[in-house]
Amino acid sequence: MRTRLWKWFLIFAFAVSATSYARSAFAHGEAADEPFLKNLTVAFYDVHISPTNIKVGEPVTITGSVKVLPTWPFTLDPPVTAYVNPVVPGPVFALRDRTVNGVPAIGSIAIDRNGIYNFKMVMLGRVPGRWHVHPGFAVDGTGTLIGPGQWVDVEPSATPFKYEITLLDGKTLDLEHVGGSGVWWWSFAGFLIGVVWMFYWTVPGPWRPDRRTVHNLAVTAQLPTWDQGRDFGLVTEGDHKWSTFIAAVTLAMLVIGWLYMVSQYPLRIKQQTDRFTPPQPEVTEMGQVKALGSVYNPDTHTLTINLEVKNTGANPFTIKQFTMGMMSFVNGDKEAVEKSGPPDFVAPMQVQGNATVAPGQTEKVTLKMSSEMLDEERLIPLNDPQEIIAGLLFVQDTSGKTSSITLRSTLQPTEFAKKYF
Ligand SMILES: [Cu+2]
Repeated sequence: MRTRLWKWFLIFAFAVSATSYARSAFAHGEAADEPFLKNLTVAFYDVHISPTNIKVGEPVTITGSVKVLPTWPFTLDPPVTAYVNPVVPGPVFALRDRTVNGVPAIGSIAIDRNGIYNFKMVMLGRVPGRWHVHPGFAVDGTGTLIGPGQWVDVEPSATPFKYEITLLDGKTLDLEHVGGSGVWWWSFAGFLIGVVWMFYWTVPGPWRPDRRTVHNLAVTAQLPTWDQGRDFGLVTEGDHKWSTFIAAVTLAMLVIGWLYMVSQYPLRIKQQTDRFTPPQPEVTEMGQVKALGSVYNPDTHTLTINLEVKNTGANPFTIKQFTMGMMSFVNGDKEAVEKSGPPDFVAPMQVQGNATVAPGQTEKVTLKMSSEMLDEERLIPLNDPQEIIAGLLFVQDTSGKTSSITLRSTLQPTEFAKKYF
């Protein structure tokens, strides 16, 4: 009976994993993070990934902006250090170049609330296939926050993948192959020593037919830790000899490695670290927003935000876009929506009321946004301890300048309201 139950359990588990695998192969579904991790922390906008069809060795460029919101949750570590990186399934691409706010960013950067980070990453297709590509913002203590993504097809190429760099002495190297076999054999040698050590102490054989260390647990367990148990034949004179020998071989291996390195590579520099605070782009403050509450309807995947927006600038401005986490909703025609980001992560936005605000004036407007991605990417807190959303409201004035204003609003999930009221 029991085995039959197990069998059914295994079949069920297999079926579940098979269907979830098939799903993840088609949809984006970066749904593992809670909504607050997506929309209260940062907002990604103007993200572009192109081209989406390349051959092995050809470049794909990811550009875009990420802003650390002032609504960064108090339950997380404060945002101090981050790392902009492409989020792809394994080493299927090789990063070639990365800048943040125009400065080459080799390593991590220092960040702060309200900071804006315009990034550009160039990577080369390495392994043929259809790959998910997203920009990521890995914040120390929080994890990688994921931006909008796109599928990129990498087709095989007649020439094998190469990653060539020029050294300071003018020589060129192909990083794809350099030192590979050395790393493999050296690690294998270390592994062999470990295996010999393990076998010596656990497996009885001609070297020690009465191997008692693990076989006589009853004896071992009764000895204090400092007692080698020589009286009971647990650790013998011979064991000491062999252990010393194995330790000596390990040391010899290290010394040989150092000598080889010194003779083979006489010119070396220390591994480099370059951590900096990216210079901040100039921003124009144009207005203020006061949230008057928002409602989410899970049946129609519609988010409605009521707000008051005040123009504090010199020119009239128009509400253009609302960005929440990785999603952008655009007030404009089809073309304007399409060019604002990867197709799966942009959708139109309806502005009810006056979308254009004169200087000094305050307008009451309602934003209406619908997308299945709001559910699929788990952007809306439906049953969370903080029913709060945040994002960036973009306005553009008559001179063409754009400004982003942080919007934080309480949220009423109507599913919940339907159930309990
Ligand atoms: Cu994706």
